[in-house]
Amino acid sequence: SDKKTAAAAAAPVQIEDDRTGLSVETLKRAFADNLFYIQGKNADIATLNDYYMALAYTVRDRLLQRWLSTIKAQLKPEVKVVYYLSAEFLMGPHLGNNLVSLGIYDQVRQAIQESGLNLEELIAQEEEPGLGNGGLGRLAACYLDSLAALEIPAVGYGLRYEFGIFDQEIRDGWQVEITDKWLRYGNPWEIARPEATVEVKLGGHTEAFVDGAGRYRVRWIPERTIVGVPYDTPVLGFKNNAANTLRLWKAEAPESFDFQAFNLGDYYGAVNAKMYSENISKVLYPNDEPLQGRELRLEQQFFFVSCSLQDIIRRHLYVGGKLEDLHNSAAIQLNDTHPSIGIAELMRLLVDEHNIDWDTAWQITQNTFAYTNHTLLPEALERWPLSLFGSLLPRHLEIIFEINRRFLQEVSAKFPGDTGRLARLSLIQEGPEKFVRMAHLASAGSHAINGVAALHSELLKRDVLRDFYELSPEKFSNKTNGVTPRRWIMLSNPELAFLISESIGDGWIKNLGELRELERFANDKEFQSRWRQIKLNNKTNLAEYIRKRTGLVVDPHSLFDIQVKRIHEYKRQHLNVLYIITLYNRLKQNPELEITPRTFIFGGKAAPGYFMAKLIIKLINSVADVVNNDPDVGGRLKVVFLPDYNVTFGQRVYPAAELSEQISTAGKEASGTGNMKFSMNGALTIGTLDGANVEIREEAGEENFFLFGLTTEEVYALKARGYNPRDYYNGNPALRQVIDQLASGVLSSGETHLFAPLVDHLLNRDEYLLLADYQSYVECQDRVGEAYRDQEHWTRMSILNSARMGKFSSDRAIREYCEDIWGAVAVDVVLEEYVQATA
Ligand code: CJB
Repeated sequence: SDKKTAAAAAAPVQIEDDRTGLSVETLKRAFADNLFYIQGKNADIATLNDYYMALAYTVRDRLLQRWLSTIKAQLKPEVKVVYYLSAEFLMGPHLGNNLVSLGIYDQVRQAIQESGLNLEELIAQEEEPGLGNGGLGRLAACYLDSLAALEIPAVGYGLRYEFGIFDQEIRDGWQVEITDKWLRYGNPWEIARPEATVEVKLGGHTEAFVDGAGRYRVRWIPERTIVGVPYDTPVLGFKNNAANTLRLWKAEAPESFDFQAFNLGDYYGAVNAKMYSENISKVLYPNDEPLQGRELRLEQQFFFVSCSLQDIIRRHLYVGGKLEDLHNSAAIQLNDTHPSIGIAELMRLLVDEHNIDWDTAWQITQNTFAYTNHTLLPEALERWPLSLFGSLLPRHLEIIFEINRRFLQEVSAKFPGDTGRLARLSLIQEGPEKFVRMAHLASAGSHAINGVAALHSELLKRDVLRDFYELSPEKFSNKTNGVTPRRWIMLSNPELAFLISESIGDGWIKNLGELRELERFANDKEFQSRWRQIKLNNKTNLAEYIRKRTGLVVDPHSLFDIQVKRIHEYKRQHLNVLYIITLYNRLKQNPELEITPRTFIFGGKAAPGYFMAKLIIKLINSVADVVNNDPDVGGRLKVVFLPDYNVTFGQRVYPAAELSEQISTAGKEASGTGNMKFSMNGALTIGTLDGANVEIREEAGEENFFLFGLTTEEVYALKARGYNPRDYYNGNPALRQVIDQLASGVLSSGETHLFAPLVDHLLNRDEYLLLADYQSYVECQDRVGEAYRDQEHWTRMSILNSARMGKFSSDRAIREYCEDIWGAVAVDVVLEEYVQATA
C-alpha cells in the first residue's frame, strides 16, 4: 500500500470543476453535492444547519488552492514569518467573511436563492468561535485579517478551547452563564494535522550533568507529558491570493499513556489520566482583566507556547535555516504577557535541547520576541507564585533566575548602587510570598515593547514600565490599535459600503485613508439623506432583532445610544445608568418636558466571579423595567439590555448606532477598539480623553466629538489630593436624588438592599470617579440630545466621523508593526494551477 500512495502522489492532482467553479450553476451543483456526500442528507430531511454545512464546505473547497499555494510560496528559507502568539482569537463567524474575501458574495447569494434558500439565514446558522473575552482577542483576529490582506507571511498560534466564552442568558435581570458548545455540530473551517503533533513536558525536577564535550548541562525530568495536536484554519486575504494560517492546539494524552496501566490492570486510572491531560485545552478562562491565577491557566499558557515554539523551530530547520539565524526568519509577537513564558521556553529549547550557548541563545531570543502591553490596571498584571511556577516548570524557573541574575548585573552596571531600582526591575517580586513578574520577563526578553494607543504608550513609559523605559528607551514605541474594515464595514454594513464605493470608488476597502474623499459629500443634501436612510434601515433591523430577542418594542426614529463591551467598573456602564435615572427623574417631575426620544442599548458579559459587574447588569435591567413601563415616560425613553453580546451581535449593533458610549475613567482604557467600529459606521462618540478616544477626536475634529470628564492628569491630581465622593453627592441635588433612589429600593421593586454594595462603593470609595465626572457627563449628554434635533447637522458630523477614521484600519497598524518591529515584507502568492478534469 506504500507503493500505491507514492504513485498517487506522483500523478497530477485532478480537481473537478464542482470544487473550484464560481458560476452560479456550478455553485448550486456543488452545494447540492456537498449536502448529499458530506452531510449525508437530501432535501427531504436536511436541517438548516445541514445546508449551512454544505455551503461552508462549498466555500472551503474554493479557498484550498489559495491556502496550499500560500504555504508553498512561504515555505522558503529567505521568507520572514510573523508569529502572533495569543491566548485568545475572537475570530467571529467565518462564512460571510470568507465570501467577502473571495469576492463571491453575490454569486453565492444567487446560487442559494435559486436553491430555494436564503443566504443570510444560512450565515446566521454558524456558531461563532468565541475563543476570546473581548478587545484583546478581537484585536488578534483583526490583525490576522490585515496580515493576510497585506500578504505578510503569518501564523496565529493559540489554544483550541473546546468551550469558548460562555453564552449569556438573562434571568430575572441577572446574568446566567451557559456552556459554549461551539464544536457540537463540527467545525467545517478547520483541518486537523495530527502528523504535526508535538510533545510538551510538565512538572518533575531537573538534573545537572556533564555532556560528552565536558560541558555543564541540565536535563529536565518531567512528571508528565502531554501532546498538542494542531488544528488549522485558513485566514484569507481580501481579494488576493494569500491565505495564512491560524494554528490552534488541542491537548491530548500521549499515545502510550495507558501502556503501564493496562499491564497493571488499572484501566480506569489510565483513562482518568487521559482526561486530565485533555483538560488543558478544555475551557477559556472567562476573565477579561484581571486574570485568574490558577495553575490550569499557567498550564494552558505554557502548553500552547511550547507547542508553537517547537513548531516554529521545526519549520525553520525544515527550510534549512540555522538556529543562530532564527530572528531573520521569525518575528514572534507576544499578545500581552499570557504567552511570555515563551522567553524562558525558547531559552530552554536553544540551550538544553539544541545545545546553543547561553549568550547566543539570549541574543536570538531578544531579537526574535516583541511584547505588546494591553493594560494599565495594576490588578491585571500577571504574576505567578514562585512555588506554583516552580512545581509546574522547574527548569523554566531556573532559567528565569539565571536571566534575572544577568539582567540585574546589567542594571547595576548602568545604575551603580541603586538598590531600589534593582528591586523594582527584578523579574522576581520579593516578600513573604515571592512571585514571577511576567511583564518583566516579557520586557527583558524582547527587543520591542509597545502600548496600543498614544496615551497608553505614554503612560506605560511614565508609570507601569517606567524603569524599563529608563533602562532601554529604544525598545519603546506606540502602535495604536486598528480594526478591519472588511468585517466591520463591508460585511456588517453592506448598504453603507455600497454608498461609499458608489461615491468614491472601492479603493477604501484596502486603503481606508481614502474615506477622506467622503468629506466633500458632508454638506450634500442628497448624499446626506441617503446616509440617513441607511442608518434608519440598520436601526430598523436592530429594532426587529431586539423585539425577537427581548420582546421589547423600540422606536427606530429615537436616538440609538449604545454601550457594548465587557462589563467592568472602569468602563462605567453605571455612569450611563446614572444619566438614565436623571432623565427619568426630570420626566417624572415634568411629564410635559420636551426631550429627544432615546433608546439606550447595552450589551456585554461580566466575568462569572465579578460580583460588582453582575450587579451592574442587574441594575441596568431593573432600571429598564421601571423606565420602559412608566406611562409618564410615554415611550420617550427605552432601556434595553441585549443578552449575549458577541462578534455576531456586534455586526448588527455598530451599523445601527448613532451615539457611541466610550466613558471609561481617563487613564484606564488602554485603547478600546469598539470606539473605532462605531465611528467608522457613522456614530458620534460621547467620551473621555482615554485610550484611542484621544486620537479618534483628533482625527474627527473636536467639533464632531462629545467630550466630557476629567483628564488623566486631573484624575491623578484629584486622587493625590484625596478624593471624597461625598463632596459631590452633597453638592449636587440631582445626583443625590439618583443615589438615594438606588439605595431606597424604588428601582429594585422595593428590595432596599439589592444595590447597597454599589451605593456603598460609590459613596465611600468610587475608585473610578463616577461622582466626580457625573455633572460633566450629564451636561454633555444634554448637548447630545440638543444636537440630535438638528438632523442635517448631525448627519454632517456623522459623515465626517466615517470619512476621518482611515487611521484606525488594522492595515495601518500592521504596516507599522511590520516596518518598526517585525521587519516583515509581503510575499507574492502565485496560484498553483490545477489540472482541470474534463467531463
Ligand atoms: N484588554 O481585552 C483585554 N484583555 C486584557 O486582559 C487586557 C486588555 C483590552 O485590549 C484591547 C486591545 O488592545 C484594548 O483596546 C482594550 O483597551 C483593553 O482593555
